[in-house]
Amino acid sequence: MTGNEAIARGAWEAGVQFASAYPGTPSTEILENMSKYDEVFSEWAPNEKVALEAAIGASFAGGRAMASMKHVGLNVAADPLFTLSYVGVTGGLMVISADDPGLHSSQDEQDNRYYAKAAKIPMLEPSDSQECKDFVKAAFEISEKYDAPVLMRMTTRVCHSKSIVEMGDRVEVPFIPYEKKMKYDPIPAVSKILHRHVEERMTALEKFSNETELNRVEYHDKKIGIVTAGVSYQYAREVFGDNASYLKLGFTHPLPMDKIRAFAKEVETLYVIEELDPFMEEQIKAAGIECVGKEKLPLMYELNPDIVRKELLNEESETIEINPEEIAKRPPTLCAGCPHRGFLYQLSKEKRAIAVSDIGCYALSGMDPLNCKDIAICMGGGFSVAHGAQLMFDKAQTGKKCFGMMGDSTFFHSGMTSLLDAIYNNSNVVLTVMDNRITGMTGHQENPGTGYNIKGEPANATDIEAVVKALGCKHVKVVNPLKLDEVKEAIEWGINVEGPAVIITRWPCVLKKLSAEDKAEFGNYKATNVVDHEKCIGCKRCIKTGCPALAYDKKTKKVSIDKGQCVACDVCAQVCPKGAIGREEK
Ligand SMILES: Cc1ncc(C[n+]2csc(CCOP(=O)(O)OP(=O)(O)O)c2C)c(N)n1
Ligand code: SF4
Ligand code: SF4
Repeated sequence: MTGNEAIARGAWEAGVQFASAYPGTPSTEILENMSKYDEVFSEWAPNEKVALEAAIGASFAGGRAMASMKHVGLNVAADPLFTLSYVGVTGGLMVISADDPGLHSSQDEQDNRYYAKAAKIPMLEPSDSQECKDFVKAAFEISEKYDAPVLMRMTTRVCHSKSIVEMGDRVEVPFIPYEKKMKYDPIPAVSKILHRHVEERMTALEKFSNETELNRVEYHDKKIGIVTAGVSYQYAREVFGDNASYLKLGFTHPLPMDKIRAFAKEVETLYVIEELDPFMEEQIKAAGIECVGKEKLPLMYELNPDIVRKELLNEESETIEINPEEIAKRPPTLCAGCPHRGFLYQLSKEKRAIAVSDIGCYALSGMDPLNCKDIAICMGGGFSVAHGAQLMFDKAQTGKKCFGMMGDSTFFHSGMTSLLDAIYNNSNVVLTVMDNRITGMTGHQENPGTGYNIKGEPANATDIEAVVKALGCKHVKVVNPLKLDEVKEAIEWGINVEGPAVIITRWPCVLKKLSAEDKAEFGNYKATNVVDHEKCIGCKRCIKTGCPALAYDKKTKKVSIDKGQCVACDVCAQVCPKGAIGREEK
């Protein structure tokens, strides 16, 4: 099982009743796997804050509950998390943060272990899939015993690596009957008392941390002792084998300082091996225990056995030489036939435009050949950042026009309030909702606009155009992004509108498994295009659309289309000055 599958399995076995999430790599498959278990209410939420809040409700009503998210998602959910730490739980509650050291698919590599410290809640860090499953069960017990939400901190390697897992049966945990309690209403006078409980809980949790087998000592050679957790334990084990002793931590907040001190006394040199920040090292040093960590190991990116070996043993692993010139550069790109391409292509031609992107597939447009996106910061920021920038551009009389760009999923996530900011403050921006009828970048999760839930059952579908109008936007246009003339006209229209204008591009993601409603509205992709080499003059204008199905042959000076990828979206055909691109005749 992958770590994510094991988390879902462990939660099912632990009698979880409710699981909510917003997708985000590397956490997405946790809920996708959870949804296969009929006993559990599994739901996609519009965003991580909502997911956690729904889980809090389920916990207060007496069921075991969980919310999972990627690391940046916990920033969104941080508000309820901190107060939840004071209020505590009824049914056990687990919050899963899947961090992404190495930024495989994220905009930053923040170290979310600090959330456990800042919110004063217990934290677990599994090292493999078996631990993922076992730690989930432990998490619910700890949560209920100590009246606290538990943070399960995962990383990409733990989420996605596979290892053997021993399965168990589901244990139905009876609902804890709801009783009205003072703690559920954390007004200041109540929270003052609750804060005292939090501090007392921390003392009790530290005692637990020192006693639990989740933090275990493995004595071998005692010249080197290693304190480690999560996937770093695997790397340390691979490099040092039995030539070192280990204090393998599974429960990493609060740290078992007595156990660490006792372990440190037994070994000659103490290393702390952890990815990203010196979370454990700083605390160990602050407790007066000598250790070596970030003096040698990097503060950035993922660790791996080679790095650990090189930095701590000064041994290089054998490598083969590769000539970088021989490796084709393959930056992430929009798929062939991506519905975002038409809009991005046209916007890239508009010299007055500053493209303020959100986080989604359209954010892949920053590099050549599209070279459209100028700015991006976080989910939901596409519209509000555009608004702030527009104010400055207008005041400085630059003549620039900000175009916010965000997808349907992002619009529901936090884009609606971002749009409201622009409407309320009568911004001069053009805001584009790039509605491809699915949450594309994370692998096609349903969202509140698609009309289906995580189990593929029909759900209420929210109409983006109606929402935009209901929020008070007076200028709204819906266009087919594959029709370049329509898009060009809409861009020009947006530039000339006084006040906020919204363009909605509506066409399904080319990889989407179309629903019956999609087929009725958009038809189905059935054709491919070809280039007539008699007509092609090798001007490469079509190549500027960035479609990976197009290839230019330097020898023949002609463009060809890869039939395996092309879906005949016709974007390239519309930019060809010679009409050389058309349907393949069958
Ligand atoms: C706060 C936060 N949560 C989740 C993610 C992960 N994420 C990146 S892109 C994306 C989906 C974007 O979907 P949509 O806006 O519909 O655009 P599409 O990819 O379909 O074009 C998600 C969920 C993130 N980057 N930040
Ligand atoms: S997954 Fe869909 S939205 Fe994303 S680049 Fe591919 S076609 Fe475009
Ligand atoms: S028609 Fe052109 S742009 Fe569209 S998928 Fe085919 S090659 Fe790509």
